[in-house]
Amino acid sequence: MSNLEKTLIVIKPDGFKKGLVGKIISRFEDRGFQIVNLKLFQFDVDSAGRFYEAHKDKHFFDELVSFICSGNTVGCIIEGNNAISTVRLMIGNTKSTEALPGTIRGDYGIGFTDNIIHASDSVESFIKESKIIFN
Ligand code: FUP
Repeated sequence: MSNLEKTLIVIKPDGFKKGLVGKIISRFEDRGFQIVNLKLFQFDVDSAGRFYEAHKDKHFFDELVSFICSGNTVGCIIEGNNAISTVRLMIGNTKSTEALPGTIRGDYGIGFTDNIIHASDSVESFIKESKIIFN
C-alpha cells in the first residue's frame, strides 16, 4: 500500500556554493520522487528565525540563523511514497561526519551547522516550513 506524501528539502548555502543543486535534486528524481515546486531564494533573519523556531532557545540558534542567511538556498517540494521518512534517510545524520556514505550529508560534507541540506521531519514541519518558503 502506498503512502503518498510531500516533503520539503532546502539546499543550504554550503550546498549551493559547492554547485550541488543538480546532483542533489537528481538523487530524489532517480529514486522516483516528483518535483512539485522549486525556488531559488535567500533567507532573511525573520524568515530564518521562524523556520528554525524549534531551536530558538538553543545555544547554536544565532549561528544557525546567520549561516542559513549567508547565501543562496534552493527550496524544493518533492512528492512520493513515504517521502518524509525516505528523504530523511537519504540526507543522513545531522552531523555530516557521522552521516553514512551514500547519504547526501555523508557524501558531500563534513560540517554540522553547514550540513548541505535540510529536510522536514514530520507532516507538521512540512506544512509550517513550506508556508514560510512558498507562502
Ligand atoms: P536535522 O533535522 O538533521 O536538520 O537537525 P536538527 O533539526 O536537529 O538541527 C537543525 C540544524 O541545526 C542542523 F541542520 C544543524 C544545526 N545544529 C547545529 O548547528 N548545532 C547543534 O548542536 C545542533 C544542530
